[in-house]
Amino acid sequence: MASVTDIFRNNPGKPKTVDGVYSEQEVRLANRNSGIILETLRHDVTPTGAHYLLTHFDVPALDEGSHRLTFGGGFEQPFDLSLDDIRALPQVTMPVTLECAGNGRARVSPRSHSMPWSVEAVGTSEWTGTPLRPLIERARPAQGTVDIVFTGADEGFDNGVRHFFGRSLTLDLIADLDVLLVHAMNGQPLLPQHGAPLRIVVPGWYGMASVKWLSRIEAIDTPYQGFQQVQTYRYRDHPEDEGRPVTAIRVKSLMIPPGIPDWLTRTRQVEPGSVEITGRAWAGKVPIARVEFGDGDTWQEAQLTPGSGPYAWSKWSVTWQATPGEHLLRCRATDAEGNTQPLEQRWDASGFGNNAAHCVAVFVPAEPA
Ligand SMILES: Nc1nc2c(c(=O)[nH]1)N[C@H]1C(S)=C(S)[C@@H](COP(=O)(O)O)O[C@H]1N2
Ligand SMILES: [Mo]
Repeated sequence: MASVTDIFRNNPGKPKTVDGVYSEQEVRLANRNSGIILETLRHDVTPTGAHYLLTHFDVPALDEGSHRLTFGGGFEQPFDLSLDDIRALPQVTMPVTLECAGNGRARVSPRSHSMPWSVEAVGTSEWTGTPLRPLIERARPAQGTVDIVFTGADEGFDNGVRHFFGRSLTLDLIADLDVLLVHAMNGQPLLPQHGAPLRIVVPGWYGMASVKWLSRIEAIDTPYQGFQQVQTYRYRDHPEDEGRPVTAIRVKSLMIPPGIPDWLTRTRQVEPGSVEITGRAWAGKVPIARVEFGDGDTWQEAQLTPGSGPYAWSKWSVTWQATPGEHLLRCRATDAEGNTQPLEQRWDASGFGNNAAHCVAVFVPAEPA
């Protein structure tokens, strides 16, 4: 029999990226994984269809009527739950801002060959479900449990490794984080692409922790070695760097681009005079202390309205005096722990955690239209 080459396990690695030139693979990823439409930042809660999407493999076909979440592995009281069981437990609705750790990846050079996010991988939803912690307590992790593992029903290859999408949290993190077992988003059952029928939401952390299509929760007595936990989602200064795990969301802000856009360049035209500019700012669980708005190198303080919960983005607004000519508008937030967004991003091998100030190019004509 002729030998067959396993094209997945003999993975050639990622191609080099060329600044400004996107490969067809990146464009295909960008078509599957959409970002928020920036003008919907005007809504406290992102309209569900405008929430960003990041799906590594395929959206699995799960039947909500027969789906079971199993608590297994090293739990002393294993059990499983149907969706009806979960809906019969105490219900909580939490507004949470979720952001992809790769947001901004395309804005560093050289960029990592992956989903080429610009700035749009963020959104805020009202997530409904039941708190996870009491269920973990009920399942009784055995003495010596090191990690709780969350596994989705979606399987695929990454870098030659076949795996189900999975992530872990330690018991200490579960005690600390308000993890929610979620079946509804903005008052509606989860859409297939957002994890139907069941996911977790790990508020305050970058999105990779919020496992979609959740099917198993297991207690294990050695550190979890899943691909999505140890081989990616690490801040690395160079490709061989062992790195540091990506966890909480860094302070960040965005503005609603003012005026009207050019279709292709997205450069804005804004009429001269007073312009109201608004946007959002967030920093995981840490409150936002200030937002500054810049026209070139001139910065002014924005007004802040806190979010509707500890994990929901704040709103900011300023009045800008638009004068004829070209302008580079920017915003940068500072959180209550004193972290400020950088104007220039420090390079990361995978482009994770990019929280550089948002820039919007604007042209103001001499005469109003
Ligand atoms: N099972 C599974 N869960 C997953 C993913 C995935 O590919 N598979 N992607 C993660 C990543 S990287 C992000 S940013 C969020 C995105 O959630 P959303 O698509 O609902 O916005 O889901 C996370 N949960
Ligand atoms: Mo992500």
